[in-house]
Amino acid sequence: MADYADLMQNVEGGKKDLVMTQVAQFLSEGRPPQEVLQEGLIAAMDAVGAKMESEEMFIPEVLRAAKTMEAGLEILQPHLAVGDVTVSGTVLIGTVKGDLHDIGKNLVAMLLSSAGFKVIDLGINVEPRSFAAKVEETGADFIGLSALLTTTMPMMEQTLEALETAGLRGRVRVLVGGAPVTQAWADQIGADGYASDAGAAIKVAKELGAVSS
Ligand code: B1M
Repeated sequence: MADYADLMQNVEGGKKDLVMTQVAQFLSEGRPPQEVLQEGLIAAMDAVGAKMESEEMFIPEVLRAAKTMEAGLEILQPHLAVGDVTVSGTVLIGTVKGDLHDIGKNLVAMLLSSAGFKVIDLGINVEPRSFAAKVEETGADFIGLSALLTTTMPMMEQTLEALETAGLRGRVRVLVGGAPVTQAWADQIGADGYASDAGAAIKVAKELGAVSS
């Protein structure tokens, strides 16, 4: 059984170079990339979250840990590729207005892209009407909304309303996710799909299919 305690500690401590080396080393030892992701990098961010809550870690340290995790993700990315390379549809993805968390959203974007979707990443703090305007502009098949704060979850509903107002709701499938988001929330706001993690996001997007297909 792999021991990821050291990797987790280095993510928490913001030791970027060490984390990149360790991730590469785990991969060269033949450890499964998904295991390195879940038990190393994501577990480290969960530990950081707990320390943030108990005020053992503060924003600058959390940010440093987040950047370190992203450096580890870069090494993992080519190994996380899933499935075919056929374009399965265009996905507009973004973190909703008021929310600056993007690691999970980036991971979802990365895996969707490696699963054959064309991904247009709108970044963080995305206004509901910007999602709608981009659907109009790009003809996207899916919208992926990420929220990490309970206070920004209502922006998902507002984004759906903006699509409705623009007469675009019937043209796109809307997929929601992020730590506080649940299937019940997705049902309540009328989203088409919910995914608890990046792997599930691909499965759900493929199941939903493009509206036009
Ligand atoms: Co923030 N933060 N943060 N933070 N932060 C959380 C989310 C929190 C749970 C920490 C805590 O208190 N325990 C808490 C939220 C509480 C709540 O509302 N429920 C919190 C808070 C309170 C805040 C601030 C308000 C703190 C403050 O200022 N007082 C503030 C808000 C800023 C803002 O957004 N307006 C804030 C700021 C920050 C930083 C900027 C310092 C930094 C973000 C840096 C960045 O993202 N570039 C940060 C971080 C790093 C975290 C924690 C520690 C880690 C998040 C993370 O990256 N996880 C987080 C604690 C935690 O989550 N354990 C916390 C790893 C990532 C891979 O997982 O994002 O969950 P996650 O993504 C998963 C799934 O959720 C899912 O798939 C991903 C991978 O499998 N998923 C989707 C995500 N999006 C999806 C979309 C989909 C499908 C699945 O479809 C489209």
